[in-house]
Amino acid sequence: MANEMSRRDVVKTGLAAAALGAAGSFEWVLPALAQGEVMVPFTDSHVSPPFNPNPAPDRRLLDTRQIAGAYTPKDQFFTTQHYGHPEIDPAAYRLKVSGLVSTNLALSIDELRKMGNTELIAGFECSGNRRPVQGLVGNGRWTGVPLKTVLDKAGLKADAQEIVFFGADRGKESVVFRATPPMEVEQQYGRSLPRARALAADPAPFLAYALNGEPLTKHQGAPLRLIVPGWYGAPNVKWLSEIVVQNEPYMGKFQTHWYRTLKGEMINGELKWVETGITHLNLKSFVARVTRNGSDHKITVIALSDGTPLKSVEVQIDGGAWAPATVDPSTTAKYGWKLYHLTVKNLAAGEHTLVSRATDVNGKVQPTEKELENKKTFLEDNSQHPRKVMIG
Ligand SMILES: Nc1nc2c(c(=O)[nH]1)N[C@H]1C(S)=C(S)[C@@H](COP(=O)(O)O)O[C@H]1N2
Ligand SMILES: [Mo]
Repeated sequence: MANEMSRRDVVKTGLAAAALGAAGSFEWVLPALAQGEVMVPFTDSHVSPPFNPNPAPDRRLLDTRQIAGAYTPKDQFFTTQHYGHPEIDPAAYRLKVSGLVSTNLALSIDELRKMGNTELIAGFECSGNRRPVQGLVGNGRWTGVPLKTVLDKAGLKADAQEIVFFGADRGKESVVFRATPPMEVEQQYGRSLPRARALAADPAPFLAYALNGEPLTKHQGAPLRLIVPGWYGAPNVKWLSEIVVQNEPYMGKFQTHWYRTLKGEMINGELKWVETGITHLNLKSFVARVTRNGSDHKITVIALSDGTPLKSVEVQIDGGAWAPATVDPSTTAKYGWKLYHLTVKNLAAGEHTLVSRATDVNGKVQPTEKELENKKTFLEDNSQHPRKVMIG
């Protein structure tokens, strides 16, 4: 089969990191492909490798067919941002904390390390992650300091309501509202959290300086980034350089304009247009890869939630009955992604349509594309995603 990639090809085409890890780290328990297992390509919905040309471009997608373990290696972790990757001298770096605090802070990475050095497993996707590729997704084992530890050290004043996080990256943005004439202003990437959310015990926002046990790469926000467990990527401010505490809501572009969803909803019997900000992850799953071993086909699904436990992830083939998939025991962390597997015996030759759906413990079911038709913006596409494969 010309289109199938063997285990050896996959190892050669970019899983050096996985091979390395097998020797030295507990993370890499699953090989990309078992002996005798071959990749079954998607026929409709996947762009061809290479996903990660070297040197890494401004944006990188995860090729979900290559997943070899619970955690996404640093050189495969997706990367997307608005203003490129700023270079920061780690020795000169200080995280500044100012505004409505008792004590202004300027903390080096060493000082932060001494304040915390705890771990958080968190997976997330970009709110723009969607068909056909679904590559803006990853799962990490992050090391760092709970945000609350830093805010407690600074001491939030009584009237502190909004915690604003600025990255070191800057870019020009045109101001289109009520500006005469229209003008360009230079901005930093910024996002905010309300006080209660910033101080919450679970999920607790986290300041990470390492991914999978190694210092962050510049693509992942070195030397420090925010992680809001169970939320989309946009709030996870990279190259975090300043925390500003204020009383007023933060109205920056990436907080109030860019990362929002417009959806028609029936309210009191009337269709109303509702605009919401991008916050917690919506219940989602999608088929990440299909492999064949003899007459067995193994379907691997990635599932995401905001931390709400899942009741099931099911797979449907060609409109038939939904079959329950089994969670991979290496992916049970509350805020991590979950990998699910389903092995199908004797799938007939020909083209097949595979789709997955997740259901959480509250009975919420991942919506179909049809059920999301009133969502007019493309962010937060958590719809069921049918994918096609050709067998034989
Ligand atoms: N400073 C900064 N942080 C940022 C962004 C950015 O443009 N600048 N983009 C955000 C968005 S939209 C996403 S999806 C995630 C991507 O994180 P990753 O590149 O580590 O995968 O970073 C977030 N943090
Ligand atoms: Mo994003």
